[in-house]
Order: sequence, then C-alpha cells, then structure tokens
Amino acid sequence: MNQEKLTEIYNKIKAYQKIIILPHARPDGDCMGTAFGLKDIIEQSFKDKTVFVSGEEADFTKFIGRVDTLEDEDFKGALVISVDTGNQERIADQRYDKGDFLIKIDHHILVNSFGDIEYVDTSRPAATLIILDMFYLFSDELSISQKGMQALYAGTLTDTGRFKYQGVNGDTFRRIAMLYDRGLETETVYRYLDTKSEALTRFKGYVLLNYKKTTHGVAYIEITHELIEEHGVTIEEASSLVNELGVFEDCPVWALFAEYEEKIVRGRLRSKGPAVNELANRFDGGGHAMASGVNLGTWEKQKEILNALDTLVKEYKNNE
Ligand SMILES: [Mn+2]
Repeated sequence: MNQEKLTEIYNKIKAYQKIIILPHARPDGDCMGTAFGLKDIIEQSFKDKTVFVSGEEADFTKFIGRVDTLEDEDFKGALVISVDTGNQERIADQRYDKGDFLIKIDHHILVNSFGDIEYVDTSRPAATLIILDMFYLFSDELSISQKGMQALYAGTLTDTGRFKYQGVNGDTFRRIAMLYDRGLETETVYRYLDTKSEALTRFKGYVLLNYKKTTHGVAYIEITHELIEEHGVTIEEASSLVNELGVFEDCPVWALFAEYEEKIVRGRLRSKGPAVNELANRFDGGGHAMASGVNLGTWEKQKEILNALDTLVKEYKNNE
C-alpha cells in the first residue's frame, strides 16, 4: 500500500463535488464491488457530493448496484476514477477523458499507463482491497453503509475465489475484518452469489460432459454462439463456468473459449501451475499470473493458443 499516493487520491476526492466512477466492460464482481463500495463511502462521508457509476451491467452484479446513464455534459468538471481496469480500451464508458481529472485505481499487472494519478497495487488480490486500504487510512473521517460493505465484500469474494487464490494474505483479512467489525451481513451476498438459474446449471452439465484435453494437460471447453442460444444462457454466465475445469490433477492449466455475438472468440485462461499472463499478452490479452483473458478473434487463433498452452504445460511438467 502506497500511503502517500492514497492520500493524494483522497485529497482529490475531497476537492471535487462531482465524481464519476468507471468499471470495465463485461463487468465482474470486483469492478462493480469496487465502484459501488467507493461510491457508497464517498456518499456516506460527504453528503454534498454527487457520485455516479457509468458502464455496463451484468445480471449477477445488479445486486451490488445499478449504473447511471450519463450525458457527455455530465463529465464536465468531474473527477473521473477508473477502477479495476489495466488499459483504457477496456473501460466500459469510453468518455474517461471527458472529465477534469482522471485517476486509475487497479491491481492488474501494468500493461499501459493512463490517468493523471495512477495507483496500481498488484499485491492486492481484488481492487476492492485498495478501496479498503484507503478506508483504513482515513477511517476516522469516513463512513460506509451496509450496502457499501456488501459491495466491497462481494467484489473481494469473486476476485479471490472466496479467499482461495494467490495473493490473499493477512492484509486481505485485516481489511475485511474492518467490515465485520462494522456489522457486515454476509448472508445476502452469499445468497446472490450462490443463486444460479436452471438454464445455467444445465449448461454446467454440458461443460462437464464436453470439455476436451490437450496432449500434455490443458483442459478446455469451446462455446459457440449457437450453443449459448440453444441453452438460453448469456455469454457472461457461460464464461463464469471456467473454473469447473480446474479440478483435474493432470491439468494445471485450463481454459474457456467463447464466441461473442460479433463472432469474436475470447478466452479465459486459468492456472494452478505455470504463469499464463505473459502468454496472454501475446494473444492480445493479459491479467494475472494465474488468471488471464485473451482476445483471439477467430477459432483459427484458438488452435494457436492451445498449442502454446500445451507447450507451456509440457515444459512445466518437465521441470516439476
Ligand atoms: Mn479485479
């Protein structure tokens, strides 16, 4: 945690009346939890400030908060804060440079720099924890509501696989403990996160029956647009099933490839062995060592990345 830089960010928040928070496209629990947690803290602590969250929504993030529809005009004179997003292209609302001042708050490995202040802390397994770092530093001056605490908790749970993934440490629990100390009610959060539609449950059955394996042990599933329509699930729901393939002893790497509406193929790569983020960078993607995304474009390109992943696993097993 960089106390000096967090103070700088905090002072900017105090200086602006209007603040617009921008999560990334194809939102996940962490970017929404970070956005709505921060919004709640600002609103609860500074009653005279107006805070908006602008971007896309996914069904499963609606319980965390609902986004605002903003006019270009609304950005004038605003402090804009991009959260949980490594590169500008991924920000859902591309008007990030239409405000007065831009802050980037993120925990992904740095790919490209942007923002008048850039705060990147890769030691935090969820971006929510950066907001909690700030809350910790200025807890004397800051308030948070139940809704805000649940947003931050939900984001932390989803990005850490419920405190399982690499990067979770004592700091993670010390920050989360602050929420419990303030009366966090977790039941609602788990109820929403554990609710799955019947269609998605059946689709999970499809994934478990139809996944494939490469020679050296990459488990993967290919999801076409037709398949998604047939099962009545959304692409986001379908993609959320990637970790179903993380259970095999002989497959340290697994992946889910899905075709988006514009027929563009994207992939989610996961690992419990070799780092996959450098390989992901080569395929127009990136992320964390053990969890990355790639933009492939075509199924042809998918064959290419499968070969690369297979070689990665082969080398990993040889060195084990
Ligand atoms: Mn995140």
